[in-house]
Amino acid sequence: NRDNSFAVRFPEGLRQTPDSVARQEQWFRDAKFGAFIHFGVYSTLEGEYQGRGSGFRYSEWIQISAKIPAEEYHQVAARFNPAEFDADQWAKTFKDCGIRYVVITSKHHDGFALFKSLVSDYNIVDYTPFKRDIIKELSEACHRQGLKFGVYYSHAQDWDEPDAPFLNNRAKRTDIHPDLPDDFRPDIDRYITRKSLPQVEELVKNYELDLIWFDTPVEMNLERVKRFSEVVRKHRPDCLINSRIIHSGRGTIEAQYLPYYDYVSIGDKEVPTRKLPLYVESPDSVSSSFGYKTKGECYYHSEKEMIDRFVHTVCAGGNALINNGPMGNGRLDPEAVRLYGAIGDWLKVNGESIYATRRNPLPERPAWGDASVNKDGKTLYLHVLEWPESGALGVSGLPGVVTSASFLAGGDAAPFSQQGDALTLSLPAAPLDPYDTVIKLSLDTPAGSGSARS
Ligand code: H79
Repeated sequence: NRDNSFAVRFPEGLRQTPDSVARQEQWFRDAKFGAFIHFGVYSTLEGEYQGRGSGFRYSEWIQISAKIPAEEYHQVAARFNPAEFDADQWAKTFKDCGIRYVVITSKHHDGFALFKSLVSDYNIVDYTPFKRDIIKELSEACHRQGLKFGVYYSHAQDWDEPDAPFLNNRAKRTDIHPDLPDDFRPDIDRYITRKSLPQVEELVKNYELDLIWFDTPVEMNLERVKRFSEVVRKHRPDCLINSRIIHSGRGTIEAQYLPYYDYVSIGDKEVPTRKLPLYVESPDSVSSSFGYKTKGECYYHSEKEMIDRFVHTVCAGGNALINNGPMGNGRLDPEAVRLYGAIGDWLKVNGESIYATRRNPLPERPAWGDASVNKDGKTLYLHVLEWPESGALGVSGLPGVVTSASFLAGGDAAPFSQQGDALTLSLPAAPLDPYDTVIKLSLDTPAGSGSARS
């Protein structure tokens, strides 16, 4: 059963709030392609610290995987100097690859902020020789390029704060804070009041945020979620909020929390395979890590995998937020840029089958690929991810009569015949695109909304 293998469960009858839909419709639903950026102190370590830690998949977890005490990690932070960081160059690279929005780690679980903060001097401006506010520079550069801009913020976990909840299955709180008194009792609300809530307020007040990406909701509850959501809504009512404010990306979505966020983040690196009742975003990555990693196990996806994952996400009715981990010197990872470029080159030819489309309206996801549809329901895009050797491509469950069929690459007509709701297309021997050949069908009857089938 597909539903059970999917990490997020959507109970029957869930409906998004009208406010959330209105916020999404300002830009989010049409954007489809976002760049996620994991950048911080950990980027300089590349997955290993003094020979330890590389066994962990995620390099941004190095403080836990290598059990680095706060005092030592502070010394690494105090040397953080991404001197080659160029916000305009980053933003232009993303824009050229067809990316429509950018979400960067303003503070990951290590507690170090990439923005000027009066709440804590453990931030890039006050703590490092670099002294520049990365969030400010990147937000301005993105907006100059016409990209939307958002920040990731770790609102619950903060390894630098003994009061914050600690995932203690891999390291103990005292591995990081060896001098804590024996009777120390962590108090998450003290941490929220002193650091994470006021830093979120700084972010929404001081930066032009289109989106805030909370992660991960360890020990969150209704009262805590309301505090975070309300401070965002108060200062920046149009700013989108993701579901990680309360939902981890696994397990059941609870209706009582729907007013406090705007869309659902599915599991990390999860590719949706079916129609979903709420608007989703998949936090994917070009590689097996989020932070830049060169030590220990790390693989990059192939160009084909990137396009398959991207296309299935959009055809399931969602956005792909695809991560890259910039290098400690402040430059983008060339491998990430190459993989973004593969999607970007494909989008230059096939973008109309992605941007502003809606999810597959056919009753099933076809075995050879997937489908998307334009907003008025009258143009269907067939994404042929696996080229049929027979030369015949079958489509069933069509809502109306097909009046024309053509290849998006080049525009040539594709011969077809229709019988009832079943269509057969005759394809050339070789695909027109090495990854996804798109065929555009015009219908005489609009396809329905493709409402969720459970
Ligand atoms: O920011 C990225 C991750 O660092 C963050 N979410 C994405 C977007 C994240 N936080 N928590 N988790 C992911 C889940 C925890 C996974 C872990 Fe593990 C299991 C951490 C330690 C054990 C996998 C195995 C990662 C490191 C070892």
